[in-house]
Amino acid sequence: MTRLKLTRSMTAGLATALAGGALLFACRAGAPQPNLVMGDAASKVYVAPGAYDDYYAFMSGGFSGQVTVYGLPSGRLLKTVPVFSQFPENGFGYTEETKPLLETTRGFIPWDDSHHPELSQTDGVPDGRWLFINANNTPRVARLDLTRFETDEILEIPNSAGGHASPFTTPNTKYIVSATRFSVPVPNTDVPIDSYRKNFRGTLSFITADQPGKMDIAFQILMPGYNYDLGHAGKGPSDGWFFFSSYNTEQAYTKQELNSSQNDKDYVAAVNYRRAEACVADGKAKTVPVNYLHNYVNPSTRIASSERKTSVRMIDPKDCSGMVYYMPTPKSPHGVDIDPTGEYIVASGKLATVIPVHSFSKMLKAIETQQVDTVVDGIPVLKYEATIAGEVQKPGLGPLHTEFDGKGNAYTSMFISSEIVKWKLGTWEVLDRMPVYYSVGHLMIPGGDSKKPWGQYVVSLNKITKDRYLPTGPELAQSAQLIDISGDKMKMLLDFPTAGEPHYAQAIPASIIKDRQVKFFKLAESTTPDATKSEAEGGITRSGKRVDVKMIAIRSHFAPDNLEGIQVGDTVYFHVTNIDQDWDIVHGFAVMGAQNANMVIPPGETRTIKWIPQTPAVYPFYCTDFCSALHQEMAGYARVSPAGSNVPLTANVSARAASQVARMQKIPAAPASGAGQ
Ligand code: RUQ
Ligand code: CUA
Repeated sequence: MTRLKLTRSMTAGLATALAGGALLFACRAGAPQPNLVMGDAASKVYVAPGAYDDYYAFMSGGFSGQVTVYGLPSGRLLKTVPVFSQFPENGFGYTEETKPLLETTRGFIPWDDSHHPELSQTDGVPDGRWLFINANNTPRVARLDLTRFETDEILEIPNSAGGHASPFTTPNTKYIVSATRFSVPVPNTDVPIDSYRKNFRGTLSFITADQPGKMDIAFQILMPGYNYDLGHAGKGPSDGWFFFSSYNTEQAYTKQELNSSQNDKDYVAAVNYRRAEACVADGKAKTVPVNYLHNYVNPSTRIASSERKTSVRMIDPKDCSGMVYYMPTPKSPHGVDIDPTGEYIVASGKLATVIPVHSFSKMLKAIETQQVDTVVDGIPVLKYEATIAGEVQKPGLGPLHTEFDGKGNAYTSMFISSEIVKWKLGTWEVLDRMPVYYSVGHLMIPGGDSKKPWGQYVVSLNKITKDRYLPTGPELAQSAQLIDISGDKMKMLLDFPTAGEPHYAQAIPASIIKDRQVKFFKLAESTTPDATKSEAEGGITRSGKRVDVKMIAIRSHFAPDNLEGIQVGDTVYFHVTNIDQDWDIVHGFAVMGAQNANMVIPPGETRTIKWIPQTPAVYPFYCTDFCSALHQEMAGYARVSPAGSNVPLTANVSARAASQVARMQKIPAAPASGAGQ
């Protein structure tokens, strides 16, 4: 849910939930429901000091544009990884090395809205190599490397607006996808909005994703001007297909709330992407001129750069028969989720009264026997009865998303009735209900959209918390709730507030990721041109009005640490290399008056901060990350003189720094950095 939509639907949603809610929950502010939380819940989520959680959960920050990493079952926040936003905790998007990651054809965009984290997969199972996540507003997809928990690559998506159905993966991560939420003119030029039906189109982008640094748009499929909401790849028998939900088949462009909810059924699009590949190979795609950026961190210099791309291959279903089919689906379908066997396609219609489930094998038969109602823009619309496997009756109100436990059960989130509903695949009977607090959007089972779910927990990702926590003004935290699904009945275990809107999440057993972590960057292997690998290499140079300072940071000094000869009107770049070669020993760097106050330098890395001093003065600089007992001594001075002054440009390693080194031999380093004082 976007926040806007939420705010609007919140009142109605809550009203409905509360009206029917006497059955679901008695609304006693802050009081835990005794019948929901079992006596042994605390021991099931307790992770003793020093012990590890069983799962990493990667949560979308939603409107924060970030990813947050939590441990499960404890619900402890382990890390925030910035993706589509600058991050003052570590300098992402502020340092010269990382800024190019946030470049787009529309300029530097330091904040976007992210929705769906997606783990890379091998043979349909999350493998813990990478996490992908989308940006909605200026459509992009990003890759995070899970040996470093860092964003390495961002690709912009052209011919798209609202990259919402993204970045869901195919079973071997050959492709991730991005479908446009809003149809727009393709190409997007100045046309009257009321020419919507004539000029507006949707696009489905298939993005190659299996090689870091090589993300690119393999092809785009040109679709009718509907809204494309979510997608999931087939698996097993349906491997090679991709399914996208679409709504607004009314093609409304004004008062959409009303006008796009008229039709009884909208569509799930079934895309045979192997067929698309064949059509591209046969030359049936058009090469369309566009502009988009591909940003990537070079693994050896650790510097990001942007590359401009100028065309995509676009396939029209009219030119590639057998590539796309529509399955009619009630009513404004939102989630489209494929069960672990690959046979069932679950489409949750937010306005529907049932959860319709399509059958992949029936779909193939319907295609074979031409059970076609009509053809839209070259896309055959199959008959509803021909593809439907069953309907879950009376599931609850506002079904949004479904995940699976791998034991034949499905779990669907109900936004309006604020509950998670467990039902059985094949018989479609509702087995259990668990009220959640409140207005759940996505839900998540570790591996719950894959071939092999780890079906121990479901996490409810809630949009509204009202009376659940200590109040904090008009805007309250969103929340996650952890529910045990190992038995027949769901058991509520834990409730924890989240950073940003936890739009969607994915989780994976910790054992798959934890032993692959990079502990520090090897200084000897760094090819960064601005690296300073020893104290002797540091210094200061001038080229016109640009001054470059090369400096090392090591517990507990900078070298050089006294700089003179900088003038007002200069632009100064501090290139700071952390030459500590030890896990978790990071340093920070800040210089008084710097427009970006701070950056953090992991061990073995070089980071650069730009500074434009405004007035003649002496400016202290210091380490911002508590790194040792002498952290407070980790400092120096930069002298700035008036423009045109004749103070010579000098940089020295002070005697004090040398004496600190001597003292360091005797003082044990602090065991951990990051205390931030
Ligand atoms: S979808 S409105 Cu993930 Cu429920 Cu964004
Ligand atoms: Cu280096 Cu504090």
